[in-house]
Amino acid sequence: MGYTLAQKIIKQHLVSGDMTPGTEIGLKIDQTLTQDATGTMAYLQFEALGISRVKTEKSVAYIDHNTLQTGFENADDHRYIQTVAKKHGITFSRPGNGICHQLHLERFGKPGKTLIGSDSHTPTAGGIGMLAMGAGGLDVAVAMGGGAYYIPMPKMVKVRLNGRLRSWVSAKDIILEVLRLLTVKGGVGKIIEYGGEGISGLSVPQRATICNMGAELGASTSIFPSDDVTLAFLKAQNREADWVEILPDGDAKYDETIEINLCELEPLAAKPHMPDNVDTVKNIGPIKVDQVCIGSCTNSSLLDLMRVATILRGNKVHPNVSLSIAPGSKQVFTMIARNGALADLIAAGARILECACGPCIGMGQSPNSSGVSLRTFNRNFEGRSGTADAKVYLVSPETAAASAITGVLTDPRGLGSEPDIRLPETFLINDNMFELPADEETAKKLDVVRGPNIKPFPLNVALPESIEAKCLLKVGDNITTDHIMPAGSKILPYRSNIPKISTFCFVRCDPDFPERAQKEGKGIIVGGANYGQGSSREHAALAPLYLGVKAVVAKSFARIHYANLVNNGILPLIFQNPDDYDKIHFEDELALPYVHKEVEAGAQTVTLLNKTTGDAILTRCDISDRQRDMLLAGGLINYTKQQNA
Ligand code: MIC
Ligand code: SF4
Repeated sequence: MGYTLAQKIIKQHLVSGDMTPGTEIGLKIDQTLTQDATGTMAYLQFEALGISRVKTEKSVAYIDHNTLQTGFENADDHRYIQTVAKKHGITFSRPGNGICHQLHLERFGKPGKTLIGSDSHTPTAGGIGMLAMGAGGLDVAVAMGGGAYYIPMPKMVKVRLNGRLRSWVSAKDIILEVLRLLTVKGGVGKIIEYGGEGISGLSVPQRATICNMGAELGASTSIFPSDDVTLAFLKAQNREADWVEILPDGDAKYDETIEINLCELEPLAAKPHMPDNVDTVKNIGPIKVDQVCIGSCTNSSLLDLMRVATILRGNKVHPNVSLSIAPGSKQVFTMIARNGALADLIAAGARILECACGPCIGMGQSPNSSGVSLRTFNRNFEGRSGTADAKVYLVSPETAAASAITGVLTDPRGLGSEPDIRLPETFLINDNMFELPADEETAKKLDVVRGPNIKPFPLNVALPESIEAKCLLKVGDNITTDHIMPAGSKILPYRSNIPKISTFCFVRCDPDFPERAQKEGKGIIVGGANYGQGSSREHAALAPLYLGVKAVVAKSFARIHYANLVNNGILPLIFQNPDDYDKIHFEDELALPYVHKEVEAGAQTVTLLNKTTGDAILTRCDISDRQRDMLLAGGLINYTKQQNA
């Protein structure tokens, strides 16, 4: 039997496991990336592992999330990452150079290699045929140290793209259609492989848009074959030597196949407040728009901005709309500056932001209260924009640009004939905002600079015989890591300061949570289905750990967050009978009387007693033997130290 594309790369990198879906596999990791918001923790954890040089082929530390610098905190974080990178063999991407995923695609991603990144949109590099996955900071730290990355072996889904996109319909509409079909839970435990005749018409940046937003499906990753289109892109980046052809075998077996006829697609939008709440722009109708934001790691490539510029050329941004545009990288920014497209954007009245995540993570440009914001981004979770009652719609750059002119949600197909914009044969290459690490000898003498915002991270203790704690919080389905550990300009500066950032934990669900948890000293959280979806931020485990959370009991979990909980020694318990969710109420006295023994035995049954109601509830923890030992030790760092001792 033949192999799928992803199976081929997995097979080449397999260090443990046998590729049976659902069982744990260990993968050798070729490249890692971090961004600043998760990077500070990842590097503190890397330092705690006591390894002097990274063992990967390439590790890059990007600065793109916190660039507002409203106080000293961000700048201190940047300096810490810059110095820790220089010392330990990591390439540093300076603030202003661009968004990690866009840059990694342009300059470092390689077909057939493995990449993990402390950011959930790391699968963007799947657009170039790389097996790229989002992970917690600790997993990235371990991979930098040469350790394997462990995941449950995913199932394989083929999405066959047939035909060609019609005018004004774009890659963003393809992934919105996949989200409509599969929902935000539909990709959990799966790798999505794209194929079919339709892919030949999609350039690498378009493929990257699709892989990027595969994160919103909860998928382990998404990937395109490495073909002639990939070769052309790498050639244009002067990286032809990095190309290898990788295609699935003709007789590869997929667990599921989905067909999409590109010629039937129309412009789509994800309505507030979930990326899978998708409808056609036509059906939603001409709602009044207050803000349009173009950019983010989903849609900020040269092609995207060229199309936007062509739409805006000679037009004027509607007086009721604030239009902001953030190019994805310095390369994109320089090229639109040189070819005149930037002048068209400015002339039309766009507000040009620096090459960074910016409004996507609530770092500036919050919409007016109850405002409608159209964004080319990948997430529209409630409150993420920084305005609690804003309504965010996710759209293509074409729909965004058309709407910026009219002031209402507008189907770009009304714009007339579509301009034919092609990628240039060579991109403008200037890597002067990447800093290479020091050589090993020089590195020994270098100091790492730690400002006052760099605080040690909390360490768990070994799992006790039993746990008694209150239900500190009960939440519903699809709780995102943005609910657990919100971002935004007032909170993001404290990513390297767990005591401080913990005071914001869960405040969007319950403003009293941090204080109550701290007073109580310990607690258990109860959640619904798909708990912890969204970002890879380990802070959604570290802050609860700091506040004394011992376990989260939920109907199901998102993959990266589940691993982050285990890595930090917090028990992720799954209700054996989802209806038992109703048997626990806020502030009930709970107990896990036999937890140590049960985890030792593999955690297939973990008994939870509700002492308030007298109910005995059966839960389980889906873990490998390695994860079992980690939970017993109180997390990955303790476990690694034990192993080394
Ligand atoms: C996001 O898009 O939510 C982020 C901010 O990029 C996160 C990482 C983080 O919280 O730092 C992600 O997607 O992993
Ligand atoms: Fe940055 Fe937004 Fe992409 Fe996250 S989703 S990496 S915040 S641009």
